[in-house]
Amino acid sequence: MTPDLRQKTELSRTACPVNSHNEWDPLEEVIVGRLEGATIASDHIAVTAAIPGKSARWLAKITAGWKYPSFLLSEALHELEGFVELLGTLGVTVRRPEPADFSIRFKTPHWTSKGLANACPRDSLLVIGDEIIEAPMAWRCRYFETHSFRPLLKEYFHRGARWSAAPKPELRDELYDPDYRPPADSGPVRYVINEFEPVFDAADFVRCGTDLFVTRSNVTNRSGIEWLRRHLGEPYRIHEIESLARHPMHIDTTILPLAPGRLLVNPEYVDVKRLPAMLKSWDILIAPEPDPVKGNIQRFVSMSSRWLSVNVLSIDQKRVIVEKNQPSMIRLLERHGFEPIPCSFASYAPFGGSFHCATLDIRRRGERQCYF
Ligand code: ABU
Repeated sequence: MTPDLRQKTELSRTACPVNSHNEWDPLEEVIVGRLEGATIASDHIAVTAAIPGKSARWLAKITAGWKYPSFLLSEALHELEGFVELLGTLGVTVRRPEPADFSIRFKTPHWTSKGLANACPRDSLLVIGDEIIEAPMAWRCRYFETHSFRPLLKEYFHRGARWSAAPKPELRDELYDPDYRPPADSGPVRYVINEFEPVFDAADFVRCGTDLFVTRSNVTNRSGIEWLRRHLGEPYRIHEIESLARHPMHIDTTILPLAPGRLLVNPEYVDVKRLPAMLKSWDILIAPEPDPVKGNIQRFVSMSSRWLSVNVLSIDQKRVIVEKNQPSMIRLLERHGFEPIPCSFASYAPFGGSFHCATLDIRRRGERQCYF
């Protein structure tokens, strides 16, 4: 054994640096995304299908592949710095991916694309216990997104974490419905992807110990869910939550478990009466209407819905980081005995999300449990 490999093997004998089983145990280490090098998403049909606002969809087509303008970038960077600083003062170790230039065009045998960003690690990486799984993402512009996280993934691997990747999808034209049109305000939801091959975004799953919840979406198909189900095996169970969102993408503006027995629910995306029976005994916190953010032009170019108010990050079972401009959400959490920690983050919306999206739990203090 070489000295280098011996040193790495020694490291893996110490406690695993990756350990996170749910969304609420005390947070010790987290990856926070970056904005440098971010490039506006491509105008591929899978991208426009997932953008909620008509005007944002229209704008996205024109600006696809551009670098983000500095007025959007500088404010978001400023808020991101504040968020990172806050996590530090709360005693959380913050790790960051490498800066990368996502405007570089790449190609596969079937298509070419520019990249997007590494602003939202929650989308591309799923942590289940001591395992980090790279997701088989459906957006072509996200094909190599995990690469800027690889230095961290390799470090965690050498220190004892398990590291795997779902089968790399081909993302050929056959995966997408060329006749896809945004669905009407009511009636059945239509998805832009089919079952050509397994795809999912990690952010379509939330974790409650041995039970995971998932929403099918414009980036997660049934085969992707089934792949993860078989990959995790016993004792894990994956339960589907029916989403009423018109442009479904990512569960973390739909439901978010805040503590054992306590679930935050977006009433526009979920019919509470149709939640899985196992959640019937849980306290359901119905998210209030999101408060409009005054003077926030970012909402016109947001890649996300107005329900980013639900996209909070739990520091532990009591303390929750919540967007400062969402007083109704802050009051709801207070009424239910939580300690909300307000932080400005509305400018992050054009980059894909809020606190939950912008982070990836690496270590939360606690063991795997069955809560149902
Ligand atoms: N990345 C989270 C976006 C979800 C939403 O638009 O509601």
